[in-house]
Amino acid sequence: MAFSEKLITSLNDILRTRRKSVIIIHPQPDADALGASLAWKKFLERRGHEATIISPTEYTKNLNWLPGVDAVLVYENEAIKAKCHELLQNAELIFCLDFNNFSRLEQLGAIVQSAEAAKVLIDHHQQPEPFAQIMFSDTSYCATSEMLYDIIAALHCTDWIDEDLALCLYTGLVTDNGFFQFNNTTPRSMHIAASLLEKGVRPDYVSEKINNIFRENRLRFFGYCLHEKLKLVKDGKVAYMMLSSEEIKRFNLQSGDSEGLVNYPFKIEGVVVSAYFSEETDKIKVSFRSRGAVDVNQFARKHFEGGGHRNAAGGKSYLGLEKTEKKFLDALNDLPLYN
Ligand SMILES: [Mn+2]
Repeated sequence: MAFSEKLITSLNDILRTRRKSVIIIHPQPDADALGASLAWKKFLERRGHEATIISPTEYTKNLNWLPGVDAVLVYENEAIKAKCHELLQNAELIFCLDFNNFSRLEQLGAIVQSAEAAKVLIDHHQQPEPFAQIMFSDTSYCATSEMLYDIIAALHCTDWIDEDLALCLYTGLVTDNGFFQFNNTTPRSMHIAASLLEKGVRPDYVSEKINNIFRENRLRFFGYCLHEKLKLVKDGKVAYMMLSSEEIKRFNLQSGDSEGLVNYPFKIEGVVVSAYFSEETDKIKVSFRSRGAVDVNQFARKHFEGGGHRNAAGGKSYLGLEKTEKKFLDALNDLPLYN
């Protein structure tokens, strides 16, 4: 078993005595946060609990097909803030899924923190804050959704996983491991995915819903960037694109439309760093991606007021496009490009 007997027993015990639950996820929830929370809500309801999901901010419309997602309360929506506060105050149990520190929640963090309910953390990110009475924290899982499957299995309840619940878990699992492409894909994640397919999930359906949802102008924007804007430097190891606000406006983009673009340059053999700069009204936003040991987290921290993970980080610049480009090219001399 992946979790200690003691941990599972304490979860079981607390589930037996406390029936009013709130599930909290991180802002801008991705498919793992949403999938895991929807699955856990279904599971809790099946056990006779009241369970409500609160998301600090709106989720992307692209995920509005996940079963049950309509019931998610969006805290940033002023009209329901009071209701969220009341639910948190009256909750006996608060589950924190797919994040591990309250600062991630911004204003909602203090409210969750001060709520009297017992807190249960279920998460796969590094360096958890030790705020929860019961902590399921394990970075070997590719997704919180993968972890939840194992928790449900440890509770001997896999029979309760119906097709909808399986669809939520599967979607979270495959989006966090890039449809089994990233190095967090393990034999276990494949076994769990297989079990979820046995519950009736159709992998082609999930793939279509996640991967093939561009509007025409978004794909044409990607085409434009790759054809006109992509530059390669450092013997082809570093790729970058810089987009002015005028260009972004021309393609009539919506928020989230440039997501994923920064990964395309890795299709070129030998690229180990990719950067995407987009000009906004007050600043330039930067996304960095890297391969292997190349650390863009440190790079973004040092030069672009940002940070993130070793292979995926963000940052910003207030210098204007031309100077930002020069700063980036200079800073690259500081970045070891071994791989
Ligand atoms: Mn996740």
